Amino acid sequence: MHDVDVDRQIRRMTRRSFAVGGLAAGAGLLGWLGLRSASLEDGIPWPLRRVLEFNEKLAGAVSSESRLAPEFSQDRATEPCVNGVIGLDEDFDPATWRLQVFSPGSAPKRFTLEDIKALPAVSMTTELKCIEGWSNVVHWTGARLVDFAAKYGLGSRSGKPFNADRKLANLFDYARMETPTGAYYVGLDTASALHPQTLLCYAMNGEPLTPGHGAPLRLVIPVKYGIKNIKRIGTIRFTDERPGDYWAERGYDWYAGH
Ligand SMILES: Nc1nc2c(c(=O)[nH]1)N[C@H]1C(S)=C(S)[C@@H](COP(=O)(O)O)O[C@H]1N2
Ligand SMILES: [Mo]
Repeated sequence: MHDVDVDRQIRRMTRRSFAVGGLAAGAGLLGWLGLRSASLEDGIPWPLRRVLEFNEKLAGAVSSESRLAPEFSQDRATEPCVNGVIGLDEDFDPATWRLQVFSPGSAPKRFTLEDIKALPAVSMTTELKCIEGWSNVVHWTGARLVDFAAKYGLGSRSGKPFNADRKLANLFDYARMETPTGAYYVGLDTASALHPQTLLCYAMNGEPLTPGHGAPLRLVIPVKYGIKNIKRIGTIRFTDERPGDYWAERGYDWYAGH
């Protein structure tokens, strides 16, 4: 083939992949709506997952909202090692901790752990996958970030509470989360941040979170590798500029989906 033909061929394939991916994402969302009350086959991802993963690789964040990470039965849960302690300083005082949230155009807001615990509690048993190659099935309990954001209008351009089911309407594009001292930080696209399996967790395997695992509050985002599961969140900042990310700045993929 001449170069021009190759080029045309690639363009056609790419177009077709996106079309297939788009259909799959749509079907995935419908599937999720229908399936979320049914339990998934233990450890076996539903058939569309592979297709959606493929789509994710092509489209970055576009499909992450409609892709579900596999869930496991709770008796598969194990204790993960403490891995990564950047920003988990010893002199931290949980009594004075507050979660601070910044959105452009709104006054900063501060929340206590009780505020987070007052939101509907959600539990899930998912895989924590480190980019180094190991993984653990863990049972987590916390509040959906989308419920928190929707209730207080966090991340919305209007600054007003919004409907969690229509979460992509009129929101800032990204969220940045930092530990209280700013030593560890992650950048997230809003679709992933407000994914239904993205939790602000305060309990692990039925016990309060320990300092090593991110007490008082950590992010669990099972559609992403461990590096994005920031422990001890101090601030959340919504923004339209893609935020920096500790490990992306050290050579890892910014999206870090898997
Ligand atoms: N604050 C903070 N959060 C962090 C890290 C870190 O170094 N500091 N490491 C990340 C990495 S690489 C992984 S794999 C997970 C591990 O979570 P665990 O210690 O609960 O097993 O935490 C993530 N969150
Ligand atoms: Mo990791």
